[in-house]
Amino acid sequence: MDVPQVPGAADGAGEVSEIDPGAEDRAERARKLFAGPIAFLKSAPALQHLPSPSVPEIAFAGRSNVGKSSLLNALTNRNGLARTSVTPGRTQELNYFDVGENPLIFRLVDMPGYGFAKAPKDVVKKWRFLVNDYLRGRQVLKRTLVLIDSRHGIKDVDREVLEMLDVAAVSYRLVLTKADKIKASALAEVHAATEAEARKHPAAHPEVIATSSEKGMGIAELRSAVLEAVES
Ligand SMILES: Nc1nc2c(ncn2[C@@H]2O[C@H](COP(=O)(O)OP(=O)(O)OP(=O)(O)O)[C@@H](O)[C@H]2O)c(=O)[nH]1
Ligand SMILES: [Mg+2]
Repeated sequence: MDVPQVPGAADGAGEVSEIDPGAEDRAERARKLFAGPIAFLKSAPALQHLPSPSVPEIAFAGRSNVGKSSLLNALTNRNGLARTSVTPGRTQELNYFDVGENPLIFRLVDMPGYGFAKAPKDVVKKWRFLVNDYLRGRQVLKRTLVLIDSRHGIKDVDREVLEMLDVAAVSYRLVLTKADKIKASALAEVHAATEAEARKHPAAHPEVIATSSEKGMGIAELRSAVLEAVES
């Protein structure tokens, strides 16, 4: 396809490149940041316990057992920083982690999972209040990573959350997890389907990152994406 000539494009003025010129530098800075000081700050069981909103925040949301805590550990290359579990519903509060120390650069927030079948009604209710209020009302929340299990793709319970984020205009990005559990061909399929759906959501980033916390796949790319969101 012919690309129309943009006036001034020949000398680079006004040129819009598909390739982000800062990407390489950002990848290196992201690598260093995630290799540097990172510490658990606190568990917030209710909104009044949130830390003062002094730095950008990046939240990890997704169905129970999708791999939020594991992904946080993989990003920070620290096993056991966020508690993982085979029992769905392990994470019940907003767990805060400080990235960078003197200066503190940003915070990661590990959220309770949604949509697990055995949750008592009052737990679900509590989740809805905490998470809805946090996601909607937090000025420093730069981006929410919404995790989707590669084996299952986007489910109706995810769609409810995506729509809530669209309405609240909370910028989010879909991240596929547990990519090691399926074949490359199946992963390519779910990746394409997830991106197609992401493009229909106004608050979603159009690109989806496929990851495996177990095998390290997509982790460097996600570190860069997190830093990009922090700096946006
Ligand atoms: N094979 C594989 N297993 C994974 C991966 N990520 C997570 N898991 C496993 O999935 C289970 C759930 O992981 P968690 O990280 O605790 O999930 P979570 O989303 O934080 O769960 P809740 O806090 O209960 O909502 C654990 O048994 C993990 O070992 C991955 O990339 N590959
Ligand atoms: Mg968890």
